[in-house]
Amino acid sequence: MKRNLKTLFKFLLLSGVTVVFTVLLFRIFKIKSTFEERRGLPVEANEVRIIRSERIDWHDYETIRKDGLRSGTGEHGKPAYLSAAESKNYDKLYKVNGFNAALSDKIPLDRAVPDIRHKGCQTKKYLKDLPSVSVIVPFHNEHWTTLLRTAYSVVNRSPPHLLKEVILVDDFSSKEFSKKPLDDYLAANLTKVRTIHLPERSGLIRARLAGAKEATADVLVFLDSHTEANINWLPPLLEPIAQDYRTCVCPFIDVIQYETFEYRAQDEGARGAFDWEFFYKRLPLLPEDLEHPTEPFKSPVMAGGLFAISSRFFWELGGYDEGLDIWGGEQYELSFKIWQCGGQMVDAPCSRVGHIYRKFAPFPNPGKGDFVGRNYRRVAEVWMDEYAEYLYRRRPHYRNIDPGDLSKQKGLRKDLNCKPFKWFMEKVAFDLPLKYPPVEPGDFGMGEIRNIGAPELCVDSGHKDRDQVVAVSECVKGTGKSAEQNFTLTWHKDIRVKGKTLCFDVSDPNDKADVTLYPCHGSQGNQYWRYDVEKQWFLHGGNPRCLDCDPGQKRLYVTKCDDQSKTQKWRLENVNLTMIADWENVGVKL
Ligand SMILES: *[C@@H]1O[C@H](CO)[C@@H](O)[C@H](O)[C@H]1NC(C)=O
Ligand SMILES: *[C@@H]1O[C@H](CO)[C@@H](O)[C@H](O)[C@H]1NC(C)=O
Ligand SMILES: *[C@@H]1O[C@H](CO)[C@@H](O)[C@H](O)[C@H]1NC(C)=O
Ligand SMILES: [Mn+2]
Repeated sequence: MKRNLKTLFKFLLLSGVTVVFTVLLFRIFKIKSTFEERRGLPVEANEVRIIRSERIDWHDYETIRKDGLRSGTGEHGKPAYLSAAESKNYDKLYKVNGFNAALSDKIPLDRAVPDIRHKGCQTKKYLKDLPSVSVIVPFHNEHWTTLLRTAYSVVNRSPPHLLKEVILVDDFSSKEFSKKPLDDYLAANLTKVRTIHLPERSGLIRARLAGAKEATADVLVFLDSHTEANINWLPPLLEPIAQDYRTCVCPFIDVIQYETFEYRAQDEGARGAFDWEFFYKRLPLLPEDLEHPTEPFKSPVMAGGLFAISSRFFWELGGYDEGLDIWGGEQYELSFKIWQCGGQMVDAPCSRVGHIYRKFAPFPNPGKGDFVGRNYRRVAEVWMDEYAEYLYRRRPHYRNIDPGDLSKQKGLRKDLNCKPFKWFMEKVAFDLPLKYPPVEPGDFGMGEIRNIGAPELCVDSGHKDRDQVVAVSECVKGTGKSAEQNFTLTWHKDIRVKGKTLCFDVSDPNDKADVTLYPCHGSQGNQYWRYDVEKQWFLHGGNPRCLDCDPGQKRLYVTKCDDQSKTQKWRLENVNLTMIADWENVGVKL
């Protein structure tokens, strides 16, 4: 019995071990095979990725060479002028377009533009594998030649296999050529370009949406109807999208001068922003952006009319809010949505597009009432959370505008699990409040500025003998005499003449440079002043010089700071010491 039990036990143990061993063996094989499977797959994907990440030189050297040989009116973006004989239609065409359309008619539709890109762009390579593009150009009564020049520049300067189509969206124009003559012209001369004619005036936002709905390519590129695409403009716009379909890319917008059609740079780039009345503003590039001048840099908001976005992401975001009317606020709506709902926005310095900034708006607005205010209210209510309040404080009547039904937009925000506006302000537009504070700080100080070395003298901006030069004269406070001796050291870190938007400005780098009055520009460079409470100095600029005066000549100037000088010391009548102590955290940083 005992033996039998022992044998049974042995048997059970043995078979148990066998089973366990078999299972283990099987497992190991299985693991091994999955491992190979796993390793096998990525090898292929890696190869694809390597091919996909191949970069090539996209320049169309043949077109560049031919453009180089061109000469004539307005060629290479040189300023052009009409002769007296050609000026017949000047006034008439100016009035309906807001720019020199008579001159536009004399400039070839396919003129060459100057290559004003950063030098590094000339040797930059981009992914070989880039998505296809539909270019969408809404227009209302655009002038014939500026519209066609937009189309020609896009067709001539885009790689043919990337450019699938150009869609001109005619927003119910009344000019006769916008209909059949345009369609015929395009059919005969520019087969990639077509027009869709909207049956009623719809405004910019709905016209863009109508074009986007027709578009069939991977990427939507929106352009204005009086623009010119520059050399190799497309690959830099597309590469960031190829790398991440949730990236929206803006080109640099160059200036086509409305009078001469000269093509020139606006500046070397800035980040898009806004103030709390929703005026479009720009923030300086960050130090890391400046280190890589040909690389795309992050930008909080787009300027509006010119950008590229994947069709997939655009429609995931619901396109534009269809409740937005005509124009206004749509660039903020889309920008906030992009950032808050998992995307990002960049500007691509190597992609440049010229744009005619009109001298004046020639068309009446088709919208009723304060449609822009209503748009702003919609954007604020849906996307800006508690920050909407700062907009309403400056424009209290927005509170009373009925924004209409917002349920679809709010639903979208919820469905896409979008981040709060606070996140956008802290992570993306983090330096905006320094320049455009939601709540305006008070001033650092105000009142008369009296000299310590010559205490009978005060800074005086009323001198008429030398125009716009600030000097010193006898202090008038309490004498009943009148003079201009009342100043404010504002939170912008500039010194303003009381009641005017004129600022103390020093542009001369030489010693004993004059202080002049100049319209305030938010204290950059020449208008930056700091008051040192202990030393009683007014320090000017980044390489600071001290405000000083010559009591005999009554001259005021800036010069090298000197601890021993008494004429460099000044008493500002009322100073907010709390605010001055917090100098770095208020307003702009130098
Ligand atoms: C095609 O372009 C040429 C040259 O610009 C022009 O003369 C012609 O009228 C255009 N064709 C049509 C059908 O408009
Ligand atoms: C400057 O103006 C303020 C009011 O704007 C006034 O209270 C103050 O007395 C003025 N100071 C001088 C020195 O005129
Ligand atoms: C000084 O500035 C602080 C902070 O901005 C403010 O709270 C305070 O009211 C100011 N004081 C005066 C006297 O204006
Ligand atoms: Mn425009």
